[in-house]
Amino acid sequence: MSTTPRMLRVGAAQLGPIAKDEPRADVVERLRSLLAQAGTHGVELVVFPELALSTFFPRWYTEDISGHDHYYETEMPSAETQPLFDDAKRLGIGFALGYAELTPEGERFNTTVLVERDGTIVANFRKVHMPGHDDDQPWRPFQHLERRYFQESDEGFPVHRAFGGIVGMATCNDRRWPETYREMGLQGVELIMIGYNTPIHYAPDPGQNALQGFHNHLCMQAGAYQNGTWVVGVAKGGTEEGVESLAQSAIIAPSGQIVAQAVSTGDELIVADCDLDWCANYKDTLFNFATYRRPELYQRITSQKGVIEPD
Ligand code: ING
Repeated sequence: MSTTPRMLRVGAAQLGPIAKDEPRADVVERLRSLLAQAGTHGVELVVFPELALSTFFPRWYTEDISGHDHYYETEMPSAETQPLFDDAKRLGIGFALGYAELTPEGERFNTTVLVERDGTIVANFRKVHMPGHDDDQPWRPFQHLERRYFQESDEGFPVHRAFGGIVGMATCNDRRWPETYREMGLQGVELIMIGYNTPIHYAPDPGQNALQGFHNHLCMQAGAYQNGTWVVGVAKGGTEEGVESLAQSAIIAPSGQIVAQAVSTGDELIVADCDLDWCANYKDTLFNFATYRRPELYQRITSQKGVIEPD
């Protein structure tokens, strides 16, 4: 039984708006500044948002999707992002960075790279749940064309031994689905990193607009509690190219409590000491899956006949 708690000092590096023509190098300078600030606080892991290198370009329709190719990265690190990797290695800080990935085969993913404190790449995660639409919908004040510009990953939610524990990643809409957390919970995850770009206005049901902040924290707090894991949710927020986007980045404990939360809608670092051993307080008791979870029953319910069919 280890006596020294496995404390990991984590920083959520929230970003304010990124303009559509903001040079990649200028954005990287903002990331480097947040990373340097994290270094002054002894942070060991910095989590950046989804698509942290560019404006949220899926808000615009292009007939030829290669019209957005300049928003994608064809290598990571690239010449523009190498300075961030160099800073991180020099400071001994690991980080998660969301970006648009264009593979040599022409595949397009909404990707997050995870880099350890020694500069080695731990993993690349590709977003699984792709929201929005893939056709031109000019009736909307702005569009949400992720399904046009990104493929859904079929790689699932792997976890990784890094940063002294078991860590995993998800991206934006992934955080709204309970399966995201449970898939990693069943693998013993202790800290989940989630970047997001969430417009306040939800065109299919504007009644949800006022609840965006509530829903954001609701799903991450529930995911943390029900799987005994830390969750780090990091926004690109503020009004970006005229679209008001949710900020409210948060670091959430295995209890479901928010232990740190951003107070601005701009570039802001929030920091928390995450005791990874706290996870056992839930994994070994209330949510001891081996003792209390009933997968053989759940599958029977969803597979048996006679379940009430929806209208
Ligand atoms: N963005 C949004 C998200 O899931 C969205 C899409 C917005 C869904 C508002 C529901 C309501 O947070 C991304 N990038 O997935």
